[in-house]
Amino acid sequence: MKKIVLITGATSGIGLACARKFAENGDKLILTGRNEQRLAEIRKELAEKGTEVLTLAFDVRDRKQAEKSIANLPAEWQEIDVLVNNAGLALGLEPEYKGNPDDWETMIDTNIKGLLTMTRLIVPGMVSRNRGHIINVGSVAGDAAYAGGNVYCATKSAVKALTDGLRIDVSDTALRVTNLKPGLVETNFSNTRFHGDTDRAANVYKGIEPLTGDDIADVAVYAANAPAHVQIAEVLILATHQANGTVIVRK
Ligand code: 8X3
Repeated sequence: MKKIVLITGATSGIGLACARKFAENGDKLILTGRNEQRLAEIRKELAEKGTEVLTLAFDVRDRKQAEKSIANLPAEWQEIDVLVNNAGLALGLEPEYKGNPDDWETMIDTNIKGLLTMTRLIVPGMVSRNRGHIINVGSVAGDAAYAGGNVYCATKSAVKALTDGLRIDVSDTALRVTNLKPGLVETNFSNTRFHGDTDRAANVYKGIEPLTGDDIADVAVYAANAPAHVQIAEVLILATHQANGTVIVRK
C-alpha cells in the first residue's frame, strides 16, 4: 500500500536520500526543509518519476510555523503513515568549556526541540488511526561522547531517550518507533559542523570509505516496510572500518 511519508530536513544528506528511496518504494512524500527553492527542485525531480510530492518550507525550530504547516495540510495528505525526524546538525568540535553557545542553541533547538515538535504534531493522528511509524535519525554520537562532540553527542543521546520513551508510550498501539544511528556518513554534515571549512570537513572522511545517505535511507525503507509485527527498534550503522564513535581505522 502507498504510504504517506513525511521527511524533515529533506533538502540534503540523509533526508534527501530518504526522499529518493521512499519515492522509489512507491510512496507519497511530504518533504520539509528551510530552503523553498531546493524543495521545489526536488519535488520536480521526483514528480518526473511519478512520485506525488507535497513540500512544506519551514524551520523545525519555529514551532508556530511548524504547527501552521501541519494544521493546513490538504485533507488527502493528513493521514501520515511514516514520520522521518531527520532534520539535525552538528556545529563545532570545540571543548565543551570553549564552545559557542549560539551553536549549542541551534543544535538543541533543531535536534531535540524540532524533533519533539514534529512528534507532538503528527503522532496523535497516528495513535487515533492506530497506524504509523516514527523513524528518528539519531547517531553513534548518542552512544558515547567523543572529543569535542559534547553538545552534539548530548542531543543525539536525547534522541535515543526520546525514541525509547515514545516507543514505551505507544506500545499499546500498532505504532512502531525506530532509532537509526549512523556513524560516518559523507554528506554536508562536516561542512556544516566546521562552518564551511571544506578542507577540515574532507579530513573527517580521509582514509576510510564512509557511508552514504543512501546506505541509511535503505535501512529506513526496510524498517518502514517490515511486517506489521516487526518493530526495528534501533539500528547502529557504521562504516566497515569504524568500530564506534571513536575507533576509526584509516588507511
Ligand atoms: C554523525 C556521526 O560520528 O560524526 O552523527 O558524530 S559522528
